[in-house]
This record gives sequence, C-alpha cells and structure tokens, in this order.
Amino acid sequence: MENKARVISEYKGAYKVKNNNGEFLAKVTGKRMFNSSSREDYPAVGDWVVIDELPEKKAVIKEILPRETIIKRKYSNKVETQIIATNIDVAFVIESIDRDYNLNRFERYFAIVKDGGVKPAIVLNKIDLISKEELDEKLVQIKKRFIDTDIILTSTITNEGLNELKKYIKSKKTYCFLGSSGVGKSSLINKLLGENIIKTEYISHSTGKGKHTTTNREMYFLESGGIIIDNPGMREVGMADVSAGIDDLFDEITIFSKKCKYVDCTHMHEPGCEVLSALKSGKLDENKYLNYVNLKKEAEHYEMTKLEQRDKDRQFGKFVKNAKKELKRHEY
Ligand SMILES: Nc1nc2c(ncn2[C@@H]2O[C@H](COP(=O)(O)OP(=O)(O)OP(=O)(O)O)[C@@H](O)[C@H]2O)c(=O)[nH]1
Ligand SMILES: [Mg+2]
Ligand SMILES: [Zn+2]
Repeated sequence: MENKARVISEYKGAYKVKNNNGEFLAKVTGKRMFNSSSREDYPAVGDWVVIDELPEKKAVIKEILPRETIIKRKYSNKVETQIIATNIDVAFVIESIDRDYNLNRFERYFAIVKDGGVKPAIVLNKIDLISKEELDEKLVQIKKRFIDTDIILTSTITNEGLNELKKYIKSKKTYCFLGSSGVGKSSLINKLLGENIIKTEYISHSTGKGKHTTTNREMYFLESGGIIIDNPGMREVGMADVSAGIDDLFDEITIFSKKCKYVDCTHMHEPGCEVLSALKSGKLDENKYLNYVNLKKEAEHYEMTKLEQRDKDRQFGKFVKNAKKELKRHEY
C-alpha cells in the first residue's frame, strides 16, 4: 500500500517514518540508491516521503517529496554536506545565557538557517543563572545586533518563559532546536512535552562542557499540534553555501555596500568603500563588521573546496557501496 509519511528520526541507514497508520521502520529502495548522486538525495528528518507499507510495521521509502526548506551544514575539512532537517518553519537558536553566550555564534547559525529559507528565533536559556541586571544588560546588546529577530528568555528551573515559548509554537508548524551541547535543548523540549521523555545530562560546572547527550535527531509532537525536532549539540557551525544567507543576515552592510566605489569591493581595504567609512563613523558596529568579514572568508573557502569534485565523488562512492552492503544485510 502506497502512502505519504513523514521522516521522524534517522538511524544508521534506516529511518523512522510516521503517518496516520502509525510508525514504521523504513529503508530506501535499492533502485533509489543506485540513482542518487549526493547525500541530499537521501531522506532526512522532516522530509515528506512516499512509502510502501510492509508487514510488521516496516516500510520502503520510494520517493522524497520536494523540500520546502532545508537546513544544512558543511564541515571545514570535508566536502560532503549534512542535512540537519527539512521542511522547517522556524529554527530556535538556543544559547545558555551564562557562560556560553556569544553573539557571533548566533550570526553563524542564522546564516545557515536563512540560507535554507527558514526563519530564525532566539532562545536564551538558563536565565536563572544570572542576575536581573546582567540579563537586562545582555538583552540591550543582543537586541541592538538582531533588530528583527524574536527573542524568548527561558529557564527550565524556574519555568520562566515556557508559556511564551509554548504560545510561539503554532499547530502543524515544524520547529527545529539548534545550539551547542548542554544549552538545554532537550530539557526545554521535555518541558514542552510535559514529561521527561528525552534524556538530559548534568554538565560539569568546573569545565562547563557539554557531553553531547542527544545523539540523533528526533521529531516530537506536542499536544498543541506543534512539531519539534531535537538535535545533537553542534561543536562548530560550518558554513554550507551560505553566501546568500550571509548577505541576507548582514543586510545593513549590504545597503552600505551598494554605494561602494567598486562593484567587486571586498570592504576590506578599497578606497571609496562605504562600508569602511560607516565603520569609521561608528554607523556600523565593529564586531558585526568583523564577523561579516570572517564569515565571508569562510564561505569563499568552502566554495573552493567544492571544486575538489573528484575527492567528493570518491568519498560518495564509498558511502554508496557501504549503504548497499547494509541494505543487503537487512533485506526485507
Ligand atoms: N540552571 C539551568 N540549567 C539548565 C536549564 N536548562 C537545562 N539545564 C541543564 O543543562 C544541562 C544540559 O541540558 P540538556 O537539555 O541535556 O542540553 P542539550 O542542549 O540537549 O545538550 P545536547 O543533547 O548534548 O546537545 C542539564 O544538566 C540540564 O539540567 C536552565 O534553564 N537552567
Ligand atoms: Mg539534548
Ligand atoms: Zn566596500
């Protein structure tokens, strides 16, 4: 029986998919594997897929329906991109307000998120750990830097902000929780679910380092009808083809740059550069400018890496071979 379903989690070579008939353990068809030319041809959490339902709650994925949005990343030392999630309406970028807090990191996440057509929102968690004065001070900075972005302040200890977060999450929309390990993504989702369904972990206060408690992406369904994807914490945020995302993110800089003397101005040393003069006069925030230059450089670096196509093909060939072996082993 052929049916539409949604991919709700991903394991090595297999997927959990869900539709009105329940949950199924699914694999892609062998034919599909032969025809795919990149990782993006494979299902990801959030995808709508066409499945064939089999006995014992198993299924075969025959087709991925066109993705409306996609959040993906690229590692600095690899060519392959990794899909984080698809068909997302809003990505919550979460930081813990105490030690982990960093505005440049928000910008990196936003670049990835906006590049895939997804709207970002900020969640500042663990507000129980700092004083009201400190919080207000940080809020001023952050609002100045991210003028148009919604900001929600939360604590899973005092429950502050949880109602606001709940209200923000609309029925039938899909939300993705992103952020470093230990910021409290899973704790927040547990609170939204009203039960401790996801395992969370205490982090050492002496190092403040997370332990990567969540190890795979998984979709959760709230009673309110909202849909949420929990993600493992990210160590570093890579820039996957985000040139467009960067310009969008730094639209303030893009506006200045329209008045630069040279069309191909890099805004780093050219005479007649409007961006540099805005920087000098204080119209442009210095940290914002520095982060822009860094992200641009990184994005260019990835563009170059992309040209090393042969390497990619070789890596991907290996991946397909292993996947086919896996498929043979669990044939059903
Ligand atoms: N003080 C305080 N601690 C919190 C809060 N939210 C979460 N924590 C704690 O932070 C630690 C990490 O929480 P998790 O929810 O596992 O973090 P995570 O972002 O899911 O981490 P990964 O799964 O590794 O990516 C746990 O010890 C939580 O109890 C909060 O609002 N305030
Ligand atoms: Mg987690
Ligand atoms: Zn310029």
